[in-house]
Amino acid sequence: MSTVDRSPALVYLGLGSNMGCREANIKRARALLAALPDTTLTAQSSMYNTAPVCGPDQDDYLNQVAELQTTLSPRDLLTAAQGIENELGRRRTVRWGPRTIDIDILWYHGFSSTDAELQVPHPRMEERRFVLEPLAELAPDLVLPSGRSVAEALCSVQDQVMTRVSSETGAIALRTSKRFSMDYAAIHAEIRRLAAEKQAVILAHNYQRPEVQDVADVTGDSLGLTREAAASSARMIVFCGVHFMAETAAILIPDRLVIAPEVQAGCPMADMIDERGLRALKAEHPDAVVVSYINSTAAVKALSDICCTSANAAEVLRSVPADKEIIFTPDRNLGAWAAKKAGRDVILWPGFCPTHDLVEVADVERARAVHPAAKVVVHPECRLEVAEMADAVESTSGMIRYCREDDASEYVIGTEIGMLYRLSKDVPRKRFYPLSEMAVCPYMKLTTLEKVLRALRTEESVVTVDPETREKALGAVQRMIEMGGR
Ligand code: A4P
Ligand code: MG
Repeated sequence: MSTVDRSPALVYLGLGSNMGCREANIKRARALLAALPDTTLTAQSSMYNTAPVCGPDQDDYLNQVAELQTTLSPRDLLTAAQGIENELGRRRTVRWGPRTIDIDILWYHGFSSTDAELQVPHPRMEERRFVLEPLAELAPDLVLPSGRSVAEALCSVQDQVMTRVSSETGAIALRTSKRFSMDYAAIHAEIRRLAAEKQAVILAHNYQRPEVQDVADVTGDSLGLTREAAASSARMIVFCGVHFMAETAAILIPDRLVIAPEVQAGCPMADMIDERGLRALKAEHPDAVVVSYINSTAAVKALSDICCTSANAAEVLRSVPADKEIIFTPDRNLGAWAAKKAGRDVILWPGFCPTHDLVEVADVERARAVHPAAKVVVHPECRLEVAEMADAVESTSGMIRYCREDDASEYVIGTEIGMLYRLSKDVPRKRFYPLSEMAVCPYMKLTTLEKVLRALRTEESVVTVDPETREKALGAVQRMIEMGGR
């Protein structure tokens, strides 16, 4: 272990225990952390009794966040934390399984690392109330990788059963998400006032943050939203989603002002194919019909014969004459699923949605073990082997319909976790669990309530498509719509 001659780094650690004497374990871990060389324990949150998230059936946890100042490097601190875990009898058996103590480095003074050994900031902290709630006591304004503060992240995180069980120092002011919700209520009201004044319609994709969904006029999937926009008489469309969605709106309704509140919100899958790559593949298969998923850039749509959505991909493939080769872009997972359903061979572009592609067969097995009464519903952007295990494979709008009409009362949902909020609002009497807590699209979460307000005030950033690309892309989109839509 080495310390270096520099000013101490501010560090937040998550502590969790659900075996043995939980409180004693946490206190002992804290004492051992405070005893590390050149390290001071500067603050600690209340302790929270929390229902377990993920993993096998297990007892409730006790969770706390500790603030340290240390000159240990991030890796030395991790080694030290693992030493403390061992000393307290922690055995790594199952992932997310019971443990006497878990020490996670949540945040290390702005340092960032994504290798397997050390991932800082902790990749799951923004999804977990058992981390955010105690962290918000100590550092509500800390800026997280999504660009949100801890307080903001806490407002939109999924609900979790947890109770604050103690305030050991007695000096910590109680901060709850309610305080921040009040701020949100004021922003929400101002957004609605401005939208009326400026004749704007606000559209939010099903994967947007809850508070953004709540302020929108319409929530839905990308094509459904664009259709709503076309049908409305709004002068301005504020599109809360990712870039290709606003582009599709600009293709279909060029006479309106289309505004994206967050220009950085791209779509990694759409960006996995470009014009040059598609031209090269078309040159190899000059007679092939090019089918592109609506989740593609305007330039790729312009080189395509027909577009499809996740709901009608198989139908679009079936519409292609049997003697024609088919190129499917950019999503290999949706392409493989639709090809199988349509009984067609297709040439797949190897793109994928990183958020859906990380869902594994093991996640479905675990979900079935933990929620035996629930049906598993997944999006076709998941891998084919995952889709084949599901009870239903549905687009986001299809999921709402399916869960409403189906007779089960619990569902495990395999798509971006924003969808759980939409489902819990639309189908309130049923219960929904995420298939993977990690299925969070960082780009979808870039749009915040504050950015929606700014977009309405400044009328920026305007999304346009050059007329030549637009005209070609429009052909591909219209052919899809003429086929009967979604
Ligand atoms: N590792 C990488 N980055 C870090 C980091 N920033 N901090 C490596 C600590 N360790 C890091 O960790 C697995 C490996 O991650 C280690 O070898 C380390 O080198 P682990 O602690 O053995 O495994 P884990 O606890 O199963 O995973 P992790 O990442 O701690 O998961 P989570 O997301 O913290 O989930 N429910 C409630 N209510 N309360 C909890 O505290 N905890 C978990 C663990 C699940 N459910 C819970 C709770
Ligand atoms: Mg851990």
